[in-house]
Amino acid sequence: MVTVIIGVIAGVIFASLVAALVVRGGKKKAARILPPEERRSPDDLRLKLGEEAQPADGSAQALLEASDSITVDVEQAEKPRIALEEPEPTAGRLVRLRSRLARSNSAVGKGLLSLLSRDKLDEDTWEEIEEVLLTSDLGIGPTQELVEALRTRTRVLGTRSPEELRALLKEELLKLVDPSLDRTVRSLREDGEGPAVVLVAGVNGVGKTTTTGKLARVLIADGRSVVLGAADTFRAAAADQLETWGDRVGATTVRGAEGADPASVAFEAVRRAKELGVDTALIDTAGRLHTKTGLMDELGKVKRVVEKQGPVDEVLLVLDATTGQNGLVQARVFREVVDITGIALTKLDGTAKGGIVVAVQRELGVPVKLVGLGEGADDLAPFDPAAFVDALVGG
Ligand SMILES: Nc1nc2c(ncn2[C@@H]2O[C@H](COP(=O)(O)OP(=O)(O)OP(=O)(O)O)[C@@H](O)[C@H]2O)c(=O)[nH]1
Ligand SMILES: [Mg+2]
Repeated sequence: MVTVIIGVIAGVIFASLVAALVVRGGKKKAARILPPEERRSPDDLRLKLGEEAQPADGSAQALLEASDSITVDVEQAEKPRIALEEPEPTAGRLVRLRSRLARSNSAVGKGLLSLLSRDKLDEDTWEEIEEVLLTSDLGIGPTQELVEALRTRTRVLGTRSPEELRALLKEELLKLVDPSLDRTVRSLREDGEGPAVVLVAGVNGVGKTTTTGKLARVLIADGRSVVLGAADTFRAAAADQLETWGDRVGATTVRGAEGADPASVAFEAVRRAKELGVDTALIDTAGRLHTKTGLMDELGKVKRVVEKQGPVDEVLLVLDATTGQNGLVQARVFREVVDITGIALTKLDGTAKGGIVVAVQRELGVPVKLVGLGEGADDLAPFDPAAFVDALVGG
């Protein structure tokens, strides 16, 4: 009898164990295959892995289920098909964006015009004129040259009508900005051999990634094809940021894992650009590293490694116009490491220091080729000296 009772108890325990295992197995399977409406896109995934990697209850089972569903998502989801944007035409962009410049900088022009219109142009007035020019970050040399030219020309002029003064000021400012410089971004190989390589450099936060993305749009608007290289591997978010710019206009982005060798990513981007037969490879670089020496060494290495496949056609130094003299100091440091061939001056929409255009060109001996005039996708304009001076002086 006792044997029978023991047998029955053992049978019940065995049966419940089997039942429990079957239920667990079923649950696991259900977690692996999600109905389509519950699957996440790769973008959601990134968010999940980055900002909210912990499932709501944080339990081991929830973690298991989350990773299971991610596996399914990654295998099944293609890159989301977003409608490609059509960037605005580049011709006349500075004219279109002129109000952005004028908003902060026309005060300088207006101030100068009202000073020059005074009945008597005495020493005090000339000093005031000098002060206005210096506060616009024009720099000492160019300020003195301009004041000298204005003194001579106003003396010759005798009576001074507002129109005459405006024309005179425009003419002299234009000379300083130098319309004779070649401001084309070298983004197309003349011989048609391989992609032109454009390296974008600068310290952190100046607007490198944004400018790289906007420049891709400028080139695509001009009918070119582009591959983007995310050689800022210091933060994974940097590559995501660049890839988003690329996706919007259908440009391929080559990226590496966080912490990957930036030179290898740049090399691979150029290789891929060659393979795809595109016109331009645009390489975004890091602006922030543990040490300043590290940053410069890395930039030098990126350039050398890329050059194994052919020359770098353009090295654009991105400078933030609001940083004034500090920008000039940065420019000197970069010049030691790479031959800068052009300057992209960003955030000119937020400053009355438009004079920096002249100062930085003098400092580096290379032209400002692009200006950033806002955070919008098409707020980057090829630099046009006459339109720039017009915006400053008005009329
Ligand atoms: N107003 C204004 N903001 C700009 C302009 N260009 C860039 N920005 C803003 O500047 C900020 C920094 O831009 P990023 O492109 O991320 O700068 P970065 O140099 O790549 O920064 P790191 O990669 O961290 O070194 C962003 O908020 C941009 O929107 C511009 O021309 N005008
Ligand atoms: Mg960046």
